[in-house]
Amino acid sequence: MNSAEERIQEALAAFDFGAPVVGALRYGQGHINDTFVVHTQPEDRCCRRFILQRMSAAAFKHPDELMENITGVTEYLGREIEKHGGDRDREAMRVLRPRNGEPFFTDSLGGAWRVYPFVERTVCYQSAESAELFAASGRAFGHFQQLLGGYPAETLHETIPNFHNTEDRLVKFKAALAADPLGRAKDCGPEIDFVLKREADCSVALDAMRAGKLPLRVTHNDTKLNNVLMDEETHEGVCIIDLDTVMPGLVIYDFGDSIRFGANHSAEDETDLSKVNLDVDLFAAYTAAFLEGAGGSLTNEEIAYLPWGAKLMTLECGIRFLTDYIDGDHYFHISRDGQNLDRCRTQFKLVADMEARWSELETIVNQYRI
Ligand code: ADP
Ligand code: GN1
Ligand code: MG
Repeated sequence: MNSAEERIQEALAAFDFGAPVVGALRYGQGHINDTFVVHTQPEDRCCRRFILQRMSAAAFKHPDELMENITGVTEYLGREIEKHGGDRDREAMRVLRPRNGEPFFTDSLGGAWRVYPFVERTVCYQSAESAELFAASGRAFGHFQQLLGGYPAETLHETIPNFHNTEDRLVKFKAALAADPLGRAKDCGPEIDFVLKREADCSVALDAMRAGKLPLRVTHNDTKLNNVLMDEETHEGVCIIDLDTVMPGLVIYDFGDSIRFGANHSAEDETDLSKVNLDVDLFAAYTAAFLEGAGGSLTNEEIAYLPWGAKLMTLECGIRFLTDYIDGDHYFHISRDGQNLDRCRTQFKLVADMEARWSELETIVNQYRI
């Protein structure tokens, strides 16, 4: 894929921002899309900002379906938020259509671009600086899940097929390993063994779903702390962003992915693994807040499987980083060699911590069963 910078002028010209554009800069720390903040200068007021994104062609094969999901979900959320007396423009994203009226713009090389108004007076955190902050993100994700409870799930496209199908992730990992296009498998023997020893784990959530123990709901599926914008003064969650993967899924995926990313004090690509440790107090704070946000809508069975959500999302993400490393880093953006292998190692360290402290995690979630 060409660099987004090559086509950004074309993309900027395709949208009517309501005022002259004064600049566009790379923005944020997402691993998937090319994200820019656009500054505009209206005559009568201070700068107005927008988020301009080129959607990842590696991740999303059908941007039209993706944007149909996002338009549907943001409009539905907007109506729900208004119904409950909330501030629609701050609490739900809005899609700004290009001049041609389509939901996104396709550049001359096929890149797909979209624009959202920037949600101001918010902060996007990359790590949980306190238990209160992490809990606030949990309340926001739990509430998001509840707000979408009535969304017609059958109308959603599967933007990435088998996204959290851990069995399928394992199959793809084995295929990458067999192909080993760059001869990198020899650098990651312990990580490969780590996965192969946990093959049976990859089926636990899917088996529970197939047995009717865990229901499909509309879920976010990418509940990292940096996918919720927090109010800069109150530090409560304001707006859930990154809706690319809103699809039918299991609630334990949303819980688990937040724990994976947030219930520790290190960066996802930390190279000193002694700094990478599961923080069980953060796990407890998030559990209480997520369940509060979800408004009592989880079944006992779903609550019982929450520790599995945490372990599986962490194991699966590690498998995905390792697969991409072996494949040649085509999916997750990297800024240095070996970064995806480092990311894989932090995930596996966290999985090992979860296994070592399993009974503590079970005790915490059991407090919430009726
Ligand atoms: P990716 O899929 O690459 O993670 P995101 O949609 O999460 O892309 O956007 C990347 C970053 O851009 C976010 O982590 C956040 O910092 C910022 N961002 C995205 N949308 C908005 C918005 N509407 N208002 C303010 N910041 C945003
Ligand atoms: C990606 O888009 P972003 O950076 O919020 C990825 C997630 C991974 C995460 C790991 C669409 O999230 O699934 O868990 O990186 N998103 C997609 O940090 O693949
Ligand atoms: Mg993101």
